[in-house]
Amino acid sequence: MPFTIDAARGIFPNTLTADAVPATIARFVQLNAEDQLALIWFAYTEMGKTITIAAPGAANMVLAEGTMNEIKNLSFPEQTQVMCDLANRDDTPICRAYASWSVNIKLGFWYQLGQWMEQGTVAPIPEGYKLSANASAVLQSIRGLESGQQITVLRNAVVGMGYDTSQMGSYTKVAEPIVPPSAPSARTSVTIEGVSNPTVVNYVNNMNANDFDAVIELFTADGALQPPFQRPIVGKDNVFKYLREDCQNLKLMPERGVTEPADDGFTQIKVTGKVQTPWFGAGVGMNMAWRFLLNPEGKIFFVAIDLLASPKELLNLAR
Ligand code: 45D
Repeated sequence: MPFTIDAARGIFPNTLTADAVPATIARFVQLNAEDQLALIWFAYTEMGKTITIAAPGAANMVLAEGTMNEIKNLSFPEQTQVMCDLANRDDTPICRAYASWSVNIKLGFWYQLGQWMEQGTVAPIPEGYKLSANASAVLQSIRGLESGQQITVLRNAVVGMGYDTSQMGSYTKVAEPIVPPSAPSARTSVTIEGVSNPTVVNYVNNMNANDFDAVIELFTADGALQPPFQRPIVGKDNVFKYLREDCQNLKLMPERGVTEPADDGFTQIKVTGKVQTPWFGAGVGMNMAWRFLLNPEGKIFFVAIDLLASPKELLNLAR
């Protein structure tokens, strides 16, 4: 095999990603649990004034319902303790349950707690809570980010909470039910300025149709997908699992791209455009790039999905 995954990660090295996101998370996790919760509360309520978050579907929330009702029935101090445990990644039954959930269930869980905190059925952030100087500084940096980066910071903060799955031995992953792929008549088809490669076009169209059986057939057996700020997910089985668990109902809106020959008959293609998450719909367009490396048969050996540093990067197709 001429290309390794490691080498593939380096294609289109001029792509500027939103490093502010991991940098902000690195500062966030240094804060104590009370500050973390209060900071997210403030960031979330401030963002809520300009962008609307969609309520998670009932079918998804059923999976977290037991834990949520358990929390609802606790006293205020106990509820605060549970939330602090989650932020501290402690080893508790709730932190273990939380760790077993997919990203969207974790987000839905906090969505519900946030509503209950607002309504007064779950312990609110104490009135007049004063963030530490460090926490204020982190909040201030979040305010300065574009909305796509803000929601990614929130998402990554939530994903990092709960017990560490690598300490849990075997456990059952809890993910939302699979939605059926869109009917042929409901499918959309993209055009990408500068890119007509059928693998890339089919990747986008099938992702948008939630047709992950079709998406995975575009990959080589040892192919890999690298989500934003993560290590690559390697191998068809792992990528397929990831697609079904974490990638439903996304809207990929590629705009333009560039196609170039790479070594040994491979082809490298960079595409830029917007992505919408079902949580915010058209309210937040994330500026993204896809960096594809296709083998000589046109299969995806590697694709990296990057959150871009700024809208200006949408026009950067340089090698
Ligand atoms: O702690 O091509 C309270 C891939 C206070 C697949 C709270 C992709 C206390 C391949 C407010 C209650 C997936 C990689 C907390 C493409 C407290 C592919 C609550 C990309 C936590 C394109 C906070 C997809 C709450 C992408 C409720 C880039 C926060 C998807 C909620 C990106 C935050 C999706 C939410 C993103 C954030 C979603 C709902 C960034 C959602 C973010």
